[in-house]
Amino acid sequence: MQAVKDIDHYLAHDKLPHMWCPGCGLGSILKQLLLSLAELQIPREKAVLASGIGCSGRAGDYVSFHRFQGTHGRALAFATGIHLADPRLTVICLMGDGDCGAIGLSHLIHAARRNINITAIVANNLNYGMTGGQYSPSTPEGAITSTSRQGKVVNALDLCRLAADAGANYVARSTVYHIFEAQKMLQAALNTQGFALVEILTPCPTYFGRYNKLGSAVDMLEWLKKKTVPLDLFRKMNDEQQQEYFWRGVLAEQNTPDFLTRYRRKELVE
Ligand SMILES: Cc1ncc(C[n+]2csc(CCOP(=O)(O)OP(=O)(O)O)c2C)c(N)n1
Ligand code: SF4
Repeated sequence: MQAVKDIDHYLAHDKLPHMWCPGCGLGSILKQLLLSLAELQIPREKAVLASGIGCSGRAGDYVSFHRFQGTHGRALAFATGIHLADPRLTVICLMGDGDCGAIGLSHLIHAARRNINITAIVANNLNYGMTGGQYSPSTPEGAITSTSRQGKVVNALDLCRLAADAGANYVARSTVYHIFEAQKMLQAALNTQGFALVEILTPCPTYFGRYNKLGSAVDMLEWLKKKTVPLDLFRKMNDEQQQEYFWRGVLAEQNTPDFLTRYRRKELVE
């Protein structure tokens, strides 16, 4: 188990303190990612963090290794380019649920379909944090946001199911409350040869929490604990019960050859 001192060299100390609100879960996600890099002994010169625009996108500011912040929704497209330019790099792509599930959705489908060797992380705070708490595709039905004052009328898009159906080699979901589980998933994702997606539900007390009267940041962590159930239990629930919960666990784990492996085989044949 890695300690905080082991991630010191991955941090851009001159950029701290960070910009995230008190109680925001994004710092915990970044910490678990850095602990995972340390655990797997991935050196700084081999790691790249690509991110988009949003509170989550700012994570790149706080790392001392290679990072690329692209335009909103295009983080996976940039990450794909970085991976193809130098496949020796460990490419990590950190996105918000808006970034990945709305404007960038087609990139997710195609990255998973190609099984491109990238570790994608969706920090799902259930809304658009940076722009004032508008609903995103993964906001639950009925939730209050700045653009759904009477409750969101459309059901939530499950990005994990989408990525698994599209062909990703590894897909898992956890929460900032279950942070050690999340870290194990991040390590499994980093060890995956092919496309890996880890969705981490994370508190945004400033907008989602406030609009939905979920209390303090600590109350929001309790809420995440209560609102999530292991995948096997979720599968036994009826439709109505499933509407009330998020599943957590590993949805897909397989060893289909990744994009570059298949591409190189084809090159040898032709
Ligand atoms: C092309 C484009 N459209 C819209 C925006 C405005 N914008 C910036 S961040 C953002 C949403 C952020 O939400 P999310 O991706 O969920 O990240 P979070 O801030 O919640 O971490 C939007 C719509 C933009 N910067 N660029
Ligand atoms: S607005 Fe929400 S997601 Fe953004 S930093 Fe604040 S708490 Fe975090």
